[in-house]
Amino acid sequence: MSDASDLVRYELRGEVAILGLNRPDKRNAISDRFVEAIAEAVARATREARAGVIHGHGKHFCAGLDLSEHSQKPLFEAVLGSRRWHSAFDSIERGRIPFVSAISGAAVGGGFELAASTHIRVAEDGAFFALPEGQRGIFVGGGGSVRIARLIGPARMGDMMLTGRSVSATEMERWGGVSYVVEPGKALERGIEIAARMAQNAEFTNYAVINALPRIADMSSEDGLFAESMVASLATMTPEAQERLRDFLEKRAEKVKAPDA
Ligand code: 1HE
Repeated sequence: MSDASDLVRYELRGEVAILGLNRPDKRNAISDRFVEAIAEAVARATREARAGVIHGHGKHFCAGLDLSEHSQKPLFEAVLGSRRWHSAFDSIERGRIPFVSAISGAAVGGGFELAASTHIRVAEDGAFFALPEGQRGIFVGGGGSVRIARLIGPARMGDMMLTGRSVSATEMERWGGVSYVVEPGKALERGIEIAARMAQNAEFTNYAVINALPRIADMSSEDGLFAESMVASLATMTPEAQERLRDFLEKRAEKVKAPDA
């Protein structure tokens, strides 16, 4: 039996941790041990890196829940298993550093849920998304009813679950579920570039973006605006912000550029 480090390969490249789901013979289907391996790799990345990328070895990002294990689970074990996915994926979504998912091939069921817990999704032309839970007689259990529903809207998610249809990377981009569509074979490279860029941000701002935004989205406008003022003021008081603001005013910092044509 392989150990956790075989299931998720880990590489630290500069300030970016690269996490490779590594069960290509089973299309990176997520077993119980695989969830633990993801949680361990995320915890290590959080300690060692300033941004992370998650990708899949082989042709597919991730085929979701390991259906062979799931079919044998007693009820309470299934509940606890789902809760374990929640805590592992929450350590990505509301952790300390931002993550990109680099998607090729299938991002299906729990694979889409994993991608939805990252902060930016880069998908190759040819990648596809599906929620075949209806066909399998099960339900999303890795946080999708919250994260995917918020990302693309409950109507589109319901459509995907009810029809089981596959959605292309370009359509998913139109739906807001993917931020960048890239040429086949380029998702990892682009994901690493984006992560390296995020790693240069002030650490506190990255932390505030990934922790404050989803919480503020859960608040009333009034509460959200108040929380925003608190976070904004705290960010400004960090030494890093003071230095970066001074750098700009003294013409040492890069200007914002117009987008490439
Ligand atoms: C698996 C799994 C899996 C592949 N659990 N073993 N997820 C699904 O319903 C997706 C099911 N998988 C597929 O539809 C296809 O495998 C793929 C489209 C992802 C890839 O197709 P392909 O042709 O490249 O691979 P394959 O030949 O179908 O699969 C290769 C092997 O991986 C094969 O095992 P083998 O022993 O016959 O070689 C497959 O059985 C195995 N495999 N996917 C177990 N998912 C927290 S709740 C989340 C709820 C869900 O995630 S529901 C969605 C589940």
